[in-house]
This record gives sequence, structure tokens and C-alpha cells, in this order.
Amino acid sequence: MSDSERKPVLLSGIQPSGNLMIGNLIGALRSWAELQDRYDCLFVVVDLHAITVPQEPAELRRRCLDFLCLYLACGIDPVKSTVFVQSHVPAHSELAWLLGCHTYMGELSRMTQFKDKSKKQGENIRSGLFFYPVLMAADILLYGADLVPVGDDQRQHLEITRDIAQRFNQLYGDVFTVPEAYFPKVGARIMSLTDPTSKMSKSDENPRSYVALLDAPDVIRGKIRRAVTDSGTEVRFAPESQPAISNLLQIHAALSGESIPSLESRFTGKGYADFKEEVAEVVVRAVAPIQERYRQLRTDKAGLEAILGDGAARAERRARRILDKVKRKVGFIPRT
Ligand code: ATP
Ligand code: LTN
Repeated sequence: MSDSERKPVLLSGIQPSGNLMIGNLIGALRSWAELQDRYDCLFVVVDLHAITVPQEPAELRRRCLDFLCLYLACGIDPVKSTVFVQSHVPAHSELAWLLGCHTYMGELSRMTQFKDKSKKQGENIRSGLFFYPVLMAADILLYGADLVPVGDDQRQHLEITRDIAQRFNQLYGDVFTVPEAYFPKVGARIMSLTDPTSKMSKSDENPRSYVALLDAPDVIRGKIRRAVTDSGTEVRFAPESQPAISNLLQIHAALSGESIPSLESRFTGKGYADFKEEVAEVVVRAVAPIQERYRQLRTDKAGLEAILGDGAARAERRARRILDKVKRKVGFIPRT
């Protein structure tokens, strides 16, 4: 294939922590599946990122395979796209060190995700949590990714990745592609069902704050019915004054495809209860096919391992090329 025919590269990843939920689907996974044909895609289960906070080893192992299955169940095709586990390709850790030596403490201290997550860690904050954005930059720059589809919370991490790439290129000549972020048009920031002022998060200790992709239909209905609502009574999109109902409108619109103005007019004069019932049905319908495919895939352990083996081999070959170039550029002598 000539350069002009080559598809642009797309890369994204999710850390195997907590339970994959509808925010991850709407903010990230769905765009991945949609963009898959137009881009040369790499989708990573970023387990090195997961251990920046404590994890139970057996659970981490199980969750890596669960997440892989959910990637596939959401429509990722492992033949078209390269799907792999981050720790299987050591070049990620190696490049993270090289990039870390070109990243400033001041830049990392400004990361809001670090500030938020470190607050929850008590006294012993793992230094990996501080270094996290550098590892993410390594994931992206290692494959020359042009596009990175993520939710809104990753905006700052994409900016620092671009800054590191540009700094590196200025020092050593063009080595890295400077990536662009891609955010979905609706639903880039889905909020918690129990606190609509903070983002829905798959590691939230309260499982009622999110709808997991593997929640049973009645669990989903219960969570949406009990989701906090605002003091008003109208179904109206007003994120400032009615954050809870606006969030439910976003979830409905993102999963049903119906526009927010159309939902507002259809629910004029009706109460929150009717609206919540419909939101619940939309969510149940959206996750049902994912759950069915997940169940079929999850029992085939050998099949999943084969996909990961193939993905790691393909990723490794590509990563080596850029890593070797970076090492040459910084002045390391080649191994003979
Ligand atoms: P954790 O709570 O375990 O830190 P998380 O729920 O924030 O995880 P990540 O692994 O950090 O999920 O993110 C995976 C992808 O899902 C990212 O692209 C992220 O931007 C997106 N995402 C996460 N939460 C939301 C949300 N509430 N709305 C939209 N997109 C989201
Ligand atoms: N930090 C991201 C997960 C992540 C990622 C990546 C996303 C790690 N490496 C590379 C896109 C590209 C998050 O969502 N918390």
C-alpha cells in the first residue's frame, strides 16, 4: 500500500478498573466502532494505567478479559483493528520513561484528573498516578496516532500529549505525529446518576451512580428510576439550572438518536416519571445486544487469548520501529 492510500491511524484505550458503563460507551467505545473502517485502528486495554491505584490481582486478570470481550461486543473487529493489552507490549513502558525525561513537574501538577484521583487515595498516593499522563502520551505517540477518540475528561491529557510531541520534535527533528482528539457530538460528558455535578465514573464506589454495560434490565430500570432529579418539573435541557434532567436527556439522545429539542417537545406537560421510564427503556434496548454478544464471547477463553496474542504481535512490530528511532534521536548507541 502506498503512503497516499494508507489510512490515518487511530488509537484509544480504557483502563480495566471498575465496571464498563454507559458513559464509556457513549463517550468512547461507540465512536471506536463507528470510525473503525475509515482508520487504521489500535484499541488497547490499558492495564499499566489501572495499577496507578490499588487493584486486586485476580480481579484485574478477570477484568482484562471482560473488557476485551466488551470491546468486541461493542463492535470492535479484531481482524480490522489491532486489539491488545498494554502490558504485553513493553515498548509502552520504555517510551514512557523517555517521554517522562522531557515532561515537566509543573505540567503534570496541573492535571485535574491527578488532583481528583489523588484526593481519593489517602496518604499514600502512588507516583504512577502522577506519571499517568506520560504513559498515556507514550501509548498514543508510539503508533503515530493521528486521531484519539475519548470523552471530555481526557481533553487535558490530549493537550499534554501534543505538547510533549511538539517539544520532542523541536529538540530532535520530526519524530512524532501530533495527534488530534475526537469527542462525540452528544454525550462527551455523561454525569453521575446520584450527583449530576460530577462525571459518571466506572470506579465510583456507589454502583447506583452509573449504569454498567452488564447490568440486568431490572437493575437498569431501578437505577434510572432512583436517579436524582432537579427541583423543577419540566423536561427541559438546562445544564446549569437542571443538571440531572439535562443529563438524562443527553443519555436518551445519545442512545436513541432523537434530538434533545424533539424530546423536550414530546415530554412537554408530562412529569419526570414518564420521562425516566422511557430513558430506562432506551438504555435497556441499547445494552441488550452488547450483553448477548458478550455472553457468547466470554466463554471462549482460547479464542480471546488468540486475539490478544495476534494483537500484541502486530502492535509490537509497529511500536519497535518508532521506539528505535526515538532511542537513536536522543543519542543512545544501537545494540549490536
Ligand atoms: P475510572 O472511574 O476507572 O477512572 P472512567 O469511568 O473515568 O474510569 P476511563 O477508563 O478513565 O473511565 O475512560 C475510558 C473512556 O471513557 C475515556 O475515553 C473517557 O473519556 C470516557 N469516559 C469516561 N467517563 C465518561 C463519561 N462520564 N462520559 C463520557 N465519556 C466518559
Ligand atoms: N487515560 C485514559 C485511558 C487511556 C487512553 C490512552 C485513552 C490510556 N491510554 C491512550 C486514549 C489513548 C482514560 O480514559 N482515563
